[in-house]
Amino acid sequence: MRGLDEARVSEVIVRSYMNAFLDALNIDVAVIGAGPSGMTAAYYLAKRGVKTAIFERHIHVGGGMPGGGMMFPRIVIEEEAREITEEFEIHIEDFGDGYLVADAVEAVAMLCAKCLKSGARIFNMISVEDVVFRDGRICGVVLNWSAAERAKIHVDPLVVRSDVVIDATGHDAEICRIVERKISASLRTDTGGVIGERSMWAEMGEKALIENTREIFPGLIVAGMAANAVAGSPRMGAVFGGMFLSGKKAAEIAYDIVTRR
Ligand code: 48H
Repeated sequence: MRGLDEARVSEVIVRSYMNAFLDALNIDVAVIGAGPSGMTAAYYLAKRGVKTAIFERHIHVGGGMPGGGMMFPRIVIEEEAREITEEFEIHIEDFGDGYLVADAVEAVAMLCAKCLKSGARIFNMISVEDVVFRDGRICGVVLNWSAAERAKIHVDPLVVRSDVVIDATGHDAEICRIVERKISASLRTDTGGVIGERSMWAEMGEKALIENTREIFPGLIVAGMAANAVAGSPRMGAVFGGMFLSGKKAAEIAYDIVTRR
């Protein structure tokens, strides 16, 4: 390189991004949300050779994890999820009686790094505002710049085609709510629709989370806090083992669907 040419800087940035974005227009699995459950799911899928991309509204990744418990940036992880933290090389402090603690910032950094290294792509600053519904199943996502969403200006979206969509949008279960509102009031739940999460009961919330992680509508899997929101199960505070385990389970379900098709 002979000196820095400003226009060339712009050119390589735009070309690099556009190449990645063009490549992501047809994928196996679209994960919505780069929180702990979404990044875990993407990691395990990409590791098995599944073409996976995450779309994340915010500029940063990690969802609710970096805040830890009430801005004490530490998270509690149960013994059942120790193996996953080892896979992500997250350092664990053992306080006994099954209370494992991790640095929330380290957990986000390691998870994100492993996710990218496995081959999953993360597109930040992009919001999913709708899904593609065809022949009775979800088969893609409708995207827009988060900045346009925030500015409340109407900009027509672009679309990514995918065999499977994973709703890892956290407390609001945004994708399931879109499906309930626009396509079918009968998600595969006891009541048919999104019930909304219940008040804190950590142990129950963590147990229910794994059960609640499933294909909720043809082509749509729900993971993480969104799974408990859909099923009307409790929240659990800054306990994150379930988020990792839910992400891993979502990846297994998605893998089965993708390889069956
Ligand atoms: C693009 C979107 C959209 C959209 C949302 O909240 P998250 O961290 O979600 P989980 O389920 O992986 O983890 C939950 C955990 O962080 C948590 O909140 C816990 C344990 N709470 C317990 C308690 O008692 O409170 O991440 C979701 C991500 C965020 O980064 C959003 O910005 C993103 O999804 N997102 N991205 N398009 N429509 N909606």
